[in-house]
Amino acid sequence: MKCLFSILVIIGNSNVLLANNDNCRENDLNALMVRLRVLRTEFADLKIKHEELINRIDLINDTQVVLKETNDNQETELRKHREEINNASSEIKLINIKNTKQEKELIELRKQINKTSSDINTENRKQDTELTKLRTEIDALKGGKVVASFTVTTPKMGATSTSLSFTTVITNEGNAFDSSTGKFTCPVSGLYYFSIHIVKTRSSSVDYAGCSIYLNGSSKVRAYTDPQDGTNGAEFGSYGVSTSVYFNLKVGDVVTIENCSGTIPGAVDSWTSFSGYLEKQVY
Ligand SMILES: [Ca+2]
Repeated sequence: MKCLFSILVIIGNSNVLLANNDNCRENDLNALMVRLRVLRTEFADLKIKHEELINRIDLINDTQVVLKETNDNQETELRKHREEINNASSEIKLINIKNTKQEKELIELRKQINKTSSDINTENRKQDTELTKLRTEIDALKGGKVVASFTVTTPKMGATSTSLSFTTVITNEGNAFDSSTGKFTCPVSGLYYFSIHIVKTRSSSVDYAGCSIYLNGSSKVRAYTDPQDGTNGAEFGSYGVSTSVYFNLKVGDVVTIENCSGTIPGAVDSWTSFSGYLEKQVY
């Protein structure tokens, strides 16, 4: 460039100009050659860098391909997992629905069980009451709890002037018979059996003997004997006579031996006896 400027400035001297031109051309050529070599070197460097870039681009492309495959695989796995999660969610929903239904059924079953248990308890209590009543009745029939049976003998006049009392008590289960007054007082309602056996005293002064079984002051049956084995109307021999009766009694009814004939107790022997018992209780 300096040579070209010189040419323009020193335009009047042709020899100098030619010489200058030759020198300039050579210098320029050398400079150009130098410049060319630099450019070649730079070009070679650029080419190397270009190849390196190409290689890097190829590597990046390869990496991208690998990454894309990996990404695709991961997306496939992800879709698979999402499907599995969706399926699991659907199953969980179905299980929840089923559980809710089963819980309702369970509650209903528990209600039924509780009701059944309550019914059973009520029925059990009812049956227990019935059983207790039946046991009471059975005990009564067996004579286990309610007992009213007695046999007394050796008569004497009682506290009252009319009822016969006894001094010997053989049995008096339940203590319904009062030996001091000669009164049997009904303890429970039911069917009762009574009997009396009269034995006339062996004496010529005793003409006859007899007594009646009374219910609440009213004569019901009578045992009586009036033998005729003597000439004077009074019999020496000893004679026995009996009678019996069933009474349906209520609680508090009174049974006595009354209206005895002859001189009491002289007319009846000590073997005279009176018995009674509860045959069947009535509820
Ligand atoms: Ca007589």
